[in-house]
Amino acid sequence: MTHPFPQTPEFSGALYAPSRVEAEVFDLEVEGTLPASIRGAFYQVAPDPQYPPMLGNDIFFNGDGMVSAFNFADGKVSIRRRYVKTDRLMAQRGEGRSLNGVYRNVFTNDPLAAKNNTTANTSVVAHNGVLLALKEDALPWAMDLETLETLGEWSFDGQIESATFTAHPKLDPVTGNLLAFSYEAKGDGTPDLAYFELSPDGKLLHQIWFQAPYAAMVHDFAVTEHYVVFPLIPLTVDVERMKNGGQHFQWQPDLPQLFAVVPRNGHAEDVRWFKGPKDGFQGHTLNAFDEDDKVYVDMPVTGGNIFYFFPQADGYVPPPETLAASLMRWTFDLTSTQDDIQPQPLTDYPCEFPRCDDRYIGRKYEHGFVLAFDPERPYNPANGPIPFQFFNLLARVNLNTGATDAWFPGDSGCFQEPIFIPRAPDAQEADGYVVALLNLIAEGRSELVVLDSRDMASGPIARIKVPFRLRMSLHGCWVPSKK
Ligand code: V55
Ligand code: FE
Repeated sequence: MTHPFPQTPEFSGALYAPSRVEAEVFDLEVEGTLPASIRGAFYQVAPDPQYPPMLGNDIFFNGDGMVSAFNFADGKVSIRRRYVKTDRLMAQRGEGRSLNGVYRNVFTNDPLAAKNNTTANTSVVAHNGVLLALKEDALPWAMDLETLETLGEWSFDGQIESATFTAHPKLDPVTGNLLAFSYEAKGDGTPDLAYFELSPDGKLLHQIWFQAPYAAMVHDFAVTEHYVVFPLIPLTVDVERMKNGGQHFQWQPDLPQLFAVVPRNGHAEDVRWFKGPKDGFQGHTLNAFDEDDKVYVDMPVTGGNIFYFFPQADGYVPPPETLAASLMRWTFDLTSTQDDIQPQPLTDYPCEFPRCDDRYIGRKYEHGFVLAFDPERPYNPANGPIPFQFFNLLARVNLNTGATDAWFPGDSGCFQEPIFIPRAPDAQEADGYVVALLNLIAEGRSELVVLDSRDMASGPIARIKVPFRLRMSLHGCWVPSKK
């Protein structure tokens, strides 16, 4: 029998108490009308710790990967949920307790812990007939797209020789190629980066290996028709610190937001470095495109460190209310000799978990979907302090005009990352449906909400009721049905 989870913010409350429920529910209750034309699966993954943390507390990012699949057809939705049966999870189950210590620090693991330390907990993508559960510290783990049975670690038939693989690969909408990268690609603390382009049937078409000036977190990247851009967040890695039981990452307020811009079909010697302002945090990529030797990358940028669990050397973390993020556009002018760049704001409110219409990935585009936080909206104090990753608006934003169309779900609602589903394969950009999980904190339950992208403010056209609480999650993807 396992012992109770700690009553810390990381392990308690409607959003962060572990769920651990593997489930299958056929034909979920739907309030409203779900268009029969929505056919496919919405997959997403949550860190969901199997066991209470070995060291007494732990960070959200260290939970075992739990994948949910919402299958849509004929106006109905069913859910299936399975843990990714990683080596790490199975070793824990074998011993009946957590065997893993500090996040991404194998020096703090129990000797009985699995050699492969990954939780596969950050994102999912469908490629070449399998669902890949991804975490940036290791190779992907493959699952059956339908049953969610775990198939094992995935090295793309041995073609990917990196120690790691990003949780944020992108599918090129024109070629169907999977564009991906690795950082700490030769192991903990190595400054090696690698870019990979794989065909839809899994052939490695091109790879570029190069070195950064130091090892730092590269959580997401940006792709355009001709370039890829790697944002190095000023969170650096020090293996000596790890050996002393410290964190994998440490915030460096004196380092710039660094970027590597690389031609997709280029080589290590083609890499160009750009420096943004210091003490800033590059968030998730909304989208990017290139035009006339300029590369444009849109992403939320925050002044200061948003990861309170990876403090700077003196222990300082900025109070959350001092952190202002907005959607920014970085312009990399490849004809310029200037390496310093400043981002330009596209919105005047904080937002994160941005997604575009996937048919426009890497191409000139106009619309984004984001989660936003409006502190002026009512918040029910009975829910306790505002939790990490709290977003009370689901919005569509026009990047050319800044116009925002948003839905506020009430004083206890917290969204998770949305996905966009085109109304029809040839629908105009951003014309379709926006689907997102909504945690109803006061009620301790979750819904999957479906909005019409042309009228966000009116709220959901359908609310799909999940008959159990879902833990806070991270990223997902939409896989249209072939039938
Ligand atoms: C992130 C999440 C992670 C991770 C590193 O959101 C970065 C950023 C869920 O795990 O390991
Ligand atoms: Fe992410």
